[in-house]
Amino acid sequence: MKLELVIGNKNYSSWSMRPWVLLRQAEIPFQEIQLKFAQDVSVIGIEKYSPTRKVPVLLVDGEPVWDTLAICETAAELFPQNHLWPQEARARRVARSVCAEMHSGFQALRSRMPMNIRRRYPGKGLTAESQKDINRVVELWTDCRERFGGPGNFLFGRFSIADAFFAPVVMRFHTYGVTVPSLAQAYCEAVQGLAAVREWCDAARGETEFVAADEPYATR
Ligand SMILES: N[C@@H](CCC(=O)N[C@@H](CS)C(=O)NCC(=O)O)C(=O)O
Repeated sequence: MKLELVIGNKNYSSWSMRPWVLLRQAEIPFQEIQLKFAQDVSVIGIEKYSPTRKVPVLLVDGEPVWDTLAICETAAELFPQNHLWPQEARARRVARSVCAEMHSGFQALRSRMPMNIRRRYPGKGLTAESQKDINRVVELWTDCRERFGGPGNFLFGRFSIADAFFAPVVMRFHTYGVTVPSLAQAYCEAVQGLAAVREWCDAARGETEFVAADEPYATR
């Protein structure tokens, strides 16, 4: 079976980061097809891969699976031995819930603090609404770590889809200097220490494309 993952800019594309980190950290082989978004989406040839004209898309033997949640569910189904969801049923239900919550929520955090791995904007984007989202993220991480973390460093002990879903949030907290309680900070450090996250971030720092829509705080 041939897996190809179509992604956007590593510096900006938080949705692309999730399945990429998941597959890479789980050591599931795939070929990367990167489309570098610049100012004009129409010029990058996305329509060739993506029915929604958005990334990420996973091509399974050339057939597109689009939207992050569907991609991660597909990976879990294709590679059951990798245990991409937690193995215990109750933990798995909660893991699915937090991923769905991430997928459909946190609008203020996403719009006020867009992912921008190579830049530092401490204090920017903090509004009453984004603070509410941050508080909910911390509450959710704390609940998962306390109830399901056990001896592991991740939300459900060992690395799972849930950690891939929150990796871009960890990177946002880093960029915007968001301070969180020690348990959440330790979790952020564990995520940033993942080999796949480090690899993604190294590549992001090397990118030079500037996408104005993702750069509300740039001065140039
Ligand atoms: N719900 C989608 C969101 C995908 C999405 O918005 N991707 C952005 C990049 S991070 C994109 O392709 N934007 C291009 C556009 O909207 O034209 C998912 O989970 O995959």
